[in-house]
Amino acid sequence: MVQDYGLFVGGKWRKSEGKRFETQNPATGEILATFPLASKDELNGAVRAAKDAFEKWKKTPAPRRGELLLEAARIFRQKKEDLARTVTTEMGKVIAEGRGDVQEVIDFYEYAAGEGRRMFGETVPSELPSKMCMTLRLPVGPVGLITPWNFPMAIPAWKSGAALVAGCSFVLKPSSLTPLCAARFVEVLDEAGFPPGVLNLVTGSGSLVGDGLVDHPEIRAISFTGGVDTGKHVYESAAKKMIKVGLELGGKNAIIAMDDAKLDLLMDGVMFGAFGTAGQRCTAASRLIVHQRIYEQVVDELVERTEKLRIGNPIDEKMEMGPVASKDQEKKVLEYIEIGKKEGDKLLAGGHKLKGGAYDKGFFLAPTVFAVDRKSRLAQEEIFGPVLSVLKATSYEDAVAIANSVKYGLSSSIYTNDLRWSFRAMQDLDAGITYINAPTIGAEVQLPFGGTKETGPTDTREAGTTALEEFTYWKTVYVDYSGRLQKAQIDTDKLVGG
Ligand code: TXE
Repeated sequence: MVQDYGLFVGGKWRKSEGKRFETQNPATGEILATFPLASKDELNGAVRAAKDAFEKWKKTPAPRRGELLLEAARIFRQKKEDLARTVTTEMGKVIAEGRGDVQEVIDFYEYAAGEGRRMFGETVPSELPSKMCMTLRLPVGPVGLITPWNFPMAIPAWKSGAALVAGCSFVLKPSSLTPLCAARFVEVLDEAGFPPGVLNLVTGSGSLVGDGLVDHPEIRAISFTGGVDTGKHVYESAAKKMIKVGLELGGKNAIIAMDDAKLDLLMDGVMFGAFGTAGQRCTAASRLIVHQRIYEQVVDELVERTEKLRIGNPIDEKMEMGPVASKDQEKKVLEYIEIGKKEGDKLLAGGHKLKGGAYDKGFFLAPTVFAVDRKSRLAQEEIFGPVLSVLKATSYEDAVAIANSVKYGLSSSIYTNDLRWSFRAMQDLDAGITYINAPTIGAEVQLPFGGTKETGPTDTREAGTTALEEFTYWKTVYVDYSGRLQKAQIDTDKLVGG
């Protein structure tokens, strides 16, 4: 039965009388659920609920907030298989990756729970006697979380876990391709016992709900993951309000294969990096830069492996790649394939929609490999689909120059057994993440995640010890217990305490 969801506001599911939209399985076309296209008033109601709840939530001791995160992690673990099937059914990633999505939720909630007992400030010596100085981390206020469809549970978890433990309440606006994952995510948080209004879910259009959230005067920070054009727009609007904004806007990530790379290891990494989640990861390896000495060998092996990939309904354990997430995604990827052909890039494998039988019901594309010129659009632009562009490099320096020649800077990778190249690459690759002898994907939650250049501003990083930055500000406190007026920078002769 197709369930009609409401909006989750102030601790309750609320009916919405306005228009609705459907969410569907991209492998079968089956309609999974319907959701409200929320109105401005409904959004305002959610922000009000978040604002009211914030006043108490910020006073809840941080370790107690952490305990609720831990309880949520326990329930996520209990429901892992069921939730993973929702991820796969609604988004289209293969079931092993669906489980990975939910595992990332568990990992991050467990990790963030611990922040409740850390959240360290500093004590700093004063230049004056009988005076003490320290810093505290305080929550910024109610925040807006705007999330994409490619990690429909993990990305809401990264953002909400950090916000909640920091003491912020939030309104989550998920992608309209994966509202069911967001609803099921919120159901678990509700079951864990977070107070009403601390978490709110509002579905609807980016232009109304997304923009409305960013512009709302009570929203004090925005954490956004999505496309670069939308991200720039969000950044501009947030700047007008002078609020914090975390942006993660994708990449054009490269794997560099040096001539001393271990070939089997390289090929396993390339296949997973390029075609995992059908290439729809912000960290996906969409470029492979190969040293000229091993170029022919790598290309032959790559084509052979690509043509053998098993593609089909991602709920089937045997499948290695599922459909792309939507009709729009399919159209965009097919357009890029045409651009490649027109620009004279050499198609080596795939390059078309898969047809016949069950393929006709979903958005299935053949995994595609092009040999491209370094200036071509396939070498420069984010495609966000199962298309890998292969480039030839003459040396380490040339490979790094190609890798750095794009406008994005999220993830990067080098396969080599030479320590010199490994250590140089850690610093030479202009990206927020560098992998040595592993593909560009596979972030772990206890490390910072984010990029350079148009991937997003470098002042915030999700996850890791930096996760709290997006949702807290530093308060500086001076305690003067001298009993008299003391003047910093002026009373320069006060050397003795008392
Ligand atoms: O992204 P959007 P889409 C890239 C990828 C993909 C492309 C488009 O190249 O093909 O973006 O995907 C909300 N104000 N990435 O259309 O539109 C929207 O409702 C505020 C890379 O899904 O950026 C959704 O919740 N919010 C990326 C979220 O923004 C607005 C992952 C992302 O949607 C808004 C996904 C507005 N004006 C796509 N308009 C990554 N970094 O991994 C839309 N939204």
